Order: sequence, then structure tokens, then C-alpha cells
Amino acid sequence: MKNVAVVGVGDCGTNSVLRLRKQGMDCEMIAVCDSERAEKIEGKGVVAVDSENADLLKLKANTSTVFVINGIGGKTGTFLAPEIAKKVKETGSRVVSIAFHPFPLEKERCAMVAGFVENMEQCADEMILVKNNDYVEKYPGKSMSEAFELIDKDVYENIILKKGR
Ligand SMILES: Nc1nc2c(ncn2[C@@H]2O[C@H](COP(=O)(O)OP(=O)(O)OP(=O)(O)O)[C@@H](O)[C@H]2O)c(=O)[nH]1
Ligand SMILES: [Mg+2]
Repeated sequence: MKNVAVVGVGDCGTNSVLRLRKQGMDCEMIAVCDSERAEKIEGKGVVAVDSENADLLKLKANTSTVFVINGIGGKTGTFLAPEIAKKVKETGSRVVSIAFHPFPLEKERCAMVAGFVENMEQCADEMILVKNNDYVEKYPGKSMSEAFELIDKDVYENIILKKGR
């Protein structure tokens, strides 16, 4: 898809975009924002961004839609994804947030969802909350990594391909 960029923020977002790339995601640019891992990943078809240089996505790929992907409950994704969304939106791209709701047993992380949603709603044009637990119920007996792969496949087919333009 021309003019579509996908940015993963934090560990979950980074894992997710790397899996999507492996699954053959078609997009103009893949970026990650994770200070701990970006250096190791950058260059292999992946660009490192932070909230300061997120406008790169517009400059380099002339993106019209940018998907910002993160898990909720850690620090990086929860707090930097809205900042990146805001910065990208300022460049004129449409921003769709895809955020993973933590598992119910991650109680303290779940408590951060409401604040994140409130924040992201101010920064993105649209936000989609994907509940990790729904997949565990839908695909019982799968390992965590198998479940994450299925989630990403679904995100690609039902959100990115449908909403990217
Ligand atoms: N769907 C999906 N969810 C994940 C994945 N990895 C982690 N999560 C969820 O995302 C939440 C946030 O975790 P991380 O992404 O590790 O947190 P982070 O944003 O890196 O934050 P810090 O490491 O604290 O800076 C977790 O509590 C899980 O619920 C993944 O690969 N796929
Ligand atoms: Mg992390």
C-alpha cells in the first residue's frame, strides 16, 4: 500500500510490526520507537523514530495514513505512542491508533487503559482497542506466541488493509 506507514511503539509495538513484516505486510514504511531495541533493528527495512522526528514519516514516505501500534500498560507504548501520533498528525497524515488491551491478569496494566484511551483520542484521528484476551478465548490451547501471531494477522487483514489508503 503506497502512502501507508506502520509504526510500532515499545516492545509490543515493535514485536508486532516485525511480525507483520515477516507475514509480508505491504506498506511504504515500517518504523519502530523503542530506545532499547531500535538500534539493533534499524536499517533492515525499518526506520527508528521518536516523538521528535516522527515527521520523518511524512518527509520520507509521504504517508497519507500512519498506523501507530502499541501495547498498553508499560511505559514506552503507553506514553510515547500518543506523542508520536500527535506529531505525525501535525504533518497532515491521518493517524489510526491500534492499541492492545492487556490481559485481565495484568491488573495494574489494565488500570492504565482508561488514561491511555483518553490521551490517544486527543492525538489520533481514530483509535482501535484490540483485546488480547478475546483471542485467547477464541483460540484456546494456543501458545502466547501463536496467539500474538494470530492477533497480528487479524490486525493486518481487518484493520490495516481495510483502513489504509
Ligand atoms: N498483542 C500483543 N500484545 C503484547 C505483545 N507484547 C506485549 N503485549 C501487551 O502489551 C503490554 C505492554 O507491554 P510492552 O509493550 O512490553 O511495554 P512497553 O511499551 O515496551 O513499556 P516499557 O518496557 O515499560 O517501557 C503488555 O502488558 C501485554 O499485555 C505482543 O507481541 N502482542
Ligand atoms: Mg519495553
